[in-house]
Amino acid sequence: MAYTVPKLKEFSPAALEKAAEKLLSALEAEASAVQDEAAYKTFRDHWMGRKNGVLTQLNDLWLKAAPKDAKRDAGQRVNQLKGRVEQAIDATLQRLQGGASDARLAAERVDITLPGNQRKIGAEHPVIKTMHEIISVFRNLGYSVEEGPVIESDYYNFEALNFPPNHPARDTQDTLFIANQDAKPARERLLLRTHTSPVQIRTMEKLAPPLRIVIPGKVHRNDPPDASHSPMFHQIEGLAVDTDITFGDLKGTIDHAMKALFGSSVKTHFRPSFFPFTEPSAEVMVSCFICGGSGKRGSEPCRPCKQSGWIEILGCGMVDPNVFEFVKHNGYDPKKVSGFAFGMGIDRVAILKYGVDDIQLFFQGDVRFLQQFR
Ligand code: 2NL
Repeated sequence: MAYTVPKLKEFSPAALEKAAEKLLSALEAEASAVQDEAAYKTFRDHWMGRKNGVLTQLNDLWLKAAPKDAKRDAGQRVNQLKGRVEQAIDATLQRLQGGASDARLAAERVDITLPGNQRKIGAEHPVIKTMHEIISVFRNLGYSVEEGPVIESDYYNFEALNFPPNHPARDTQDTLFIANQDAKPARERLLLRTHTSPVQIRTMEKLAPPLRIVIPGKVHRNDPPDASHSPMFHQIEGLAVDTDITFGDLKGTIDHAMKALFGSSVKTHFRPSFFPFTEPSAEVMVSCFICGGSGKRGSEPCRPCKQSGWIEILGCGMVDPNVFEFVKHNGYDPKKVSGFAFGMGIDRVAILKYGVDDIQLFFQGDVRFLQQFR
């Protein structure tokens, strides 16, 4: 119940004192009941409102109504009460604002004794890690890195690489083609690149010799998945073109790279092979870095090299002049330049380096597998 100013029957100091006490206790009760801004405004207007507030009424009912001989006393009283009312209103406002900031501070308070949220840090995927290691070996020899599209045309993936028109790799048995392209001429048909070699052609179109590049990336083949095959895998290829590049340069470069990758004690062995885009071509065997070339681990047979003491790691050769013919217009005249090229499976290197027994594990995204490489 809001306080109302009574009319005074008498104006003796004792009567004024009693009336003032009642007013002050009402003031205190009303002030302490104020809990929000709306209530504060009502409270303030009730006591200080110009038209009909308590203070205005005190003027009319206690001061103006006082007989002459009580005017002085009544005036002092009313002034004193004005001061108390103003004080109470100020104090109430401060209490509200202080309370609001207390509440804010309480809400923002941080409990520094709570354990922190530990963000799990990922690890580089073993295939990507291996890729970076191989790249870094060739970067140190002055090679730069080039990349190109995973969706390629038949021209860049096969034709410019000297694949004959009816080579089995051009068949849907072996290669994943984009559907519904029968209306296009054969060389424009799109496919998922089966090796990174098309990027070598694209780079030779873009950059004149001399050239030293490596090309890492995803490649696809129409192979059913098993422990050693995946329809998607990773390859890295290298290409060096200059005047007077020889097979000796190829051997020295590959031997150095294998020692940098698998340890300085490995040996390399080149044996004749065939690729459509190199002539001559070779397969490179690296002495088994698991058993040291002995074929045995203690009394057990060495599995990675199948007891032979050698592991096949890459294919390479001297760039076939027929390949240079496709990029002759950019300075690759086979009468003036020669080059070597090589290619290896990154996933296979990772399998050997980390002793993984199933290529599928690389692509299943099982954190229990991946966590082992942190
Ligand atoms: C392998 C063999 C190889 C190449 C890739 C190449 C590229 C051009 C010209 C000549 Cl543009 N050669 N690349 C050469 C020999 C072998 O890869 O077994 N890869 C997994």
